[in-house]
Formats: sequence, structure tokens, C-alpha cells
Amino acid sequence: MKLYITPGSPYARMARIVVLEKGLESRVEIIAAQTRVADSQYYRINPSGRVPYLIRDDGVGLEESAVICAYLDHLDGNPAFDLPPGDQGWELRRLEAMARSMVDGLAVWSRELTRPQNERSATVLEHEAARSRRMADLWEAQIDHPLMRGALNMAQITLACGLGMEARNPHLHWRPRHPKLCDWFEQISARPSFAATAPPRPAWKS
Ligand SMILES: N[C@@H](CCC(=O)N[C@@H](CS)C(=O)NCC(=O)O)C(=O)O
Repeated sequence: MKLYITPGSPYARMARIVVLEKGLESRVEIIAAQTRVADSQYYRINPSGRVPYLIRDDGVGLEESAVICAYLDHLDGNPAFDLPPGDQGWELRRLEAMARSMVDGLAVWSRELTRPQNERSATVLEHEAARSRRMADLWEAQIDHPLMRGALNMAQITLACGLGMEARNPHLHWRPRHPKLCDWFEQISARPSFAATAPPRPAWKS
């Protein structure tokens, strides 16, 4: 299989973490795609131009980090990240959705920052900065939830990939006043699959 990624994408990182957690390194080739440039060769592979994108062994391509993570997790017939039954499953869905909401906002913010300075919208930048502050407050209050402290799951992976975007966005400061979130993030970041996929810190051009 081939997994197309970019090193800084939080969505692609979720899939890369699942590859490592499930020991699929020998089955999944990781390929860096060129996104966001006119006429990228990658558009012939994935017309949407987005990552992550998984080309299965049968040649069929899959989009969407959640779909790709679930597919990879099920390959060995012994999924580690399926939802638990009943109320716990709804709790995990709720937490994962909350984490994804934070990632989605941070991705919009990062995208705005990659535009030339004269094309950036101050309104979008401030809107996403404010959202990130509210979400960090929310997560500081929720991070002791047993599902965020127990066995690794998709809510934890998603939140950590979101918080890890601090490496890509010099204006993202979720740490101050959020000591529990800091501790949680330090612990999960030390896991080998997270350490191996940490986004590179660019020399930021402002
Ligand atoms: N909902 C998608 C989002 C994927 C996404 O937006 N990826 C970004 C990178 S963080 C991308 O490929 N952007 C390139 C583009 O928009 O052309 C998922 O969960 O996989």
C-alpha cells in the first residue's frame, strides 16, 4: 500500500501514527506528496490534492484520515481503535469530534498563514486564534476524562496531532494557563509513534 502524506499535515500524521502503532511499516510505503502547487503530479494520483491518501493493495484509493485510520486498524483483523460499545462509545465519539473540531480550526489557521502576507485575512486569522484559545480552555477542563487517560484511542491521537501544530504555527500558544494539557501532551508525545511523526519546525517566513 502507499500512504501519501505531507510532513506537516496533522491529518496525515494521524494515519502515520496508526501505521506505526499497528506495526504496518513493511506493508505501507509512506510517500511525500506535493500539495498546494499548480500542476502537481500528485493531482493525477489524488484529484482532490489532499493528504492523507491511501492506495490499497487492490489499487483503490481512500481519502479522509478517519476512514484511512479505520482501514489500517482493521487490516490485521484485530482493531485497536474501534469504538467501545454503549455509552463509552458515544463518549469517545464526542471527544474525538471535539478534538477534530480543534484540528479543523488550526488547519484553517495554518492554511491562511501559508498565503502571501498581502492575501491573508486578518479576520480569519483572529477568528481561528480565538477559536484555538477557547478549545484549549475546553480541553484543559476535559483532559482528565478517563478515555483521554486510558488506552490509546482516536480522540487522543486527534487531539495530540492538533496540539502538535504549535510546531508549524508560531502564533499558536495553547500552553499558558493549561498545565494539565501540557503534561498530557508531553506524555503522549514521548510515545515512539508520536515522536517519529512530529511535524518539522519550519524557519517561519512572516
Ligand atoms: N478531512 C480531511 C482533511 C485533509 C486535509 O485538509 N489535508 C490538508 C493538509 S493538512 C491538505 O491536503 N491540503 C492540501 C490542499 O488543500 O490542497 C482528512 O481528515 O483527511
